[in-house]
Parts: sequence; structure tokens; C-alpha cells
Amino acid sequence: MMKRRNFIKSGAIGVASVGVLACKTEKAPVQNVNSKPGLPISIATWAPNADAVDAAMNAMNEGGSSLDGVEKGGSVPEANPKDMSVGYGGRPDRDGKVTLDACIMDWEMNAGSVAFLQGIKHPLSVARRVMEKTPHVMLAGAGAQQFAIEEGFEVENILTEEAEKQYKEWVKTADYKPVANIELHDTIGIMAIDESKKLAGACTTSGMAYKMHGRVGDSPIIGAGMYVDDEVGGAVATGVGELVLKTCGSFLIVELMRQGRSPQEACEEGVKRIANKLKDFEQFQVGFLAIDKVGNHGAYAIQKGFNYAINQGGETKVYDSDFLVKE
Ligand code: SD4
Repeated sequence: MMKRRNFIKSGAIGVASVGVLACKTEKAPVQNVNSKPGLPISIATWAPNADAVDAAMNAMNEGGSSLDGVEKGGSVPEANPKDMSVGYGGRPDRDGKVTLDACIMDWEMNAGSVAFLQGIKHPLSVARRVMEKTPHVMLAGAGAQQFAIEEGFEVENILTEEAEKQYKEWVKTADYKPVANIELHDTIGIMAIDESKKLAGACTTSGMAYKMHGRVGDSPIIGAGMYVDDEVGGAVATGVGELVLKTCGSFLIVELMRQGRSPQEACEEGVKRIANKLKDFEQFQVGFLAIDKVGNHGAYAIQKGFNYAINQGGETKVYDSDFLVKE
């Protein structure tokens, strides 16, 4: 039986998961636009997702659209058992169940999403099917799994031995402490613009490790974990989803860009909104990443430690994001 008391006592939200790869990052140049603009582009949260932005770029180079790119990119960490924040290998909730959230959106405001999906390695591809094959935007839980099965996805055990081992250790104390940045988060929020200038975005995650069973974060929510508007640009979020949900983070950033802010300025404003509105925000990490229509990008986080990967015109780089809480 879970130690529910510990869980409640130590707060409702905590930090997601452990990073999979040590990556050497560069500090992003301090300017509004921290790279040369240029298309095609693929960009994703967290440096270990450099493989994912490359996969997205390859998909576009092979004639795929930006939508194909973000789906392909997101499928890289989903399939990687060493990435314990996304898809197969993701950490379970406090009841030992791996529950996945994902969403996808294209340049025509088509959007699809799945939440609280169990037993399916590639929730992002299911989200795309929701978008393309149903009259709905979002399916959750058993209904999302049923739809996935009907679409030919296999139900598998996606709790790896390693994730189970760590979970069994965690259960001994069942302490759900929000300690930001003692570990990396690897939830992937990914965006791409292809040669025909079409913008798409996606987000996929196993959510906060050891969350309450049934908890859904920002990642599958259009406008919270991800939002793209082909006229303006796009934004994605990572970190403690509760803070992003309460501020409609990605939508806010895109709207700020619509009003003339650069991607960098908009990400900074998004983090400041959290800081101005939400108590105790310093305990938590949230990172935002944004691009505009021509491939300028920006990033900003509450805390040190957020980084991201970008492939622009075939060149892959990883950058450290600037952040708000400076000691
Ligand atoms: C969530 N935002 O479920 C996700 C977690 C995350 O990197 O981004 N981790 O709240």
C-alpha cells in the first residue's frame, strides 16, 4: 500500500525524472534571436533530444512535412528505454503504472491529443491518428487505448526493469519532494518548419514521475504543453506541468509573439507570468522554447539547467537556456 500521507505532506507536485545522457551544451548567445534564422528547422526541449531533432530533419529531408518531422522526432525518445520521461521506459505513477500524455498540431490548426494512455509505446502517433481520423481533439485513458488498438497499435508492457526497480526504491519512502534540477527532465516538446514554411509542433511524455494515478499534466493540452499558429510561430513547455497549465504557457507565448515580441522575449514573459502569479514558483522548474515563422528561436526557464537542441539547415547544436532565478 502506498504511503499516501507522505505524498500529500510533501506537496502535490514534484520533479519529473532523470536525464538519460550527459550532453555538452553551449550557452545561448544573449540576444533576442539566438541563432541565425533559417529553414528548415527542428528544435526540441532538452539536449539529449539532439537525436530527435536530427530524426525530424531527416524526415523533412526525405520529403516529409514538418508534421512528419515532429512525429518522427518525438518517436525517438518514446522508443528509448533509457529515456525515463517519455514513452517506453518512462517512470510510473505512484501506483506503479506508466501513463502517457502526448499532443500534436499542424499549420492548419488541426490538433490531436491523448492523455492518461497506458501500454502504448508511441502515444504521439496515436495523437496524430486522433487528429487525422476522428472528429475529436483529445482521447483519454481506456478510450484512447481502445482507439489505439483499433488503429493497429500493440499493447505492451512499457514499464522497464530499471523503471520498476527505481519505483520499488521510491515506494519505500514514497516521498514526493519537489526538488528542482537535481535531475534532468527529458519530456520532449518539438517543433519544426519545413521547406514549404509549414509549422508543426508536438509534445510527448510519461509526465511527472510518481504522480497521482490519473494525473494529467500540461503536455497533452493544446495551448499548455504545446501550441503552434502558422501565422506566428510556436511554443513548447517542459517541467512542472501544473504551473504551465495554470498560465496556458505555450498559448501565452505564441500570443505574445503575435503582438510583436521575439521568441526570446515571449519565453521570458511566459516565465515571468508564472513568477508573478504563482506562489513558491522558485521550487520548481519550467522551461519554455519558442520559434517564429522564419526560424528565430528563444528559450527561458525558471531555473538553471534547462537546455535544448536545434537542427537548423542540417547543423545540430545544443544550448543552455537563460533563466530567471539567479542566486
Ligand atoms: C508534466 N510537463 O507532466 C510534464 C513533465 C515534464 O520534463 O515536462 N518533464 O508535467
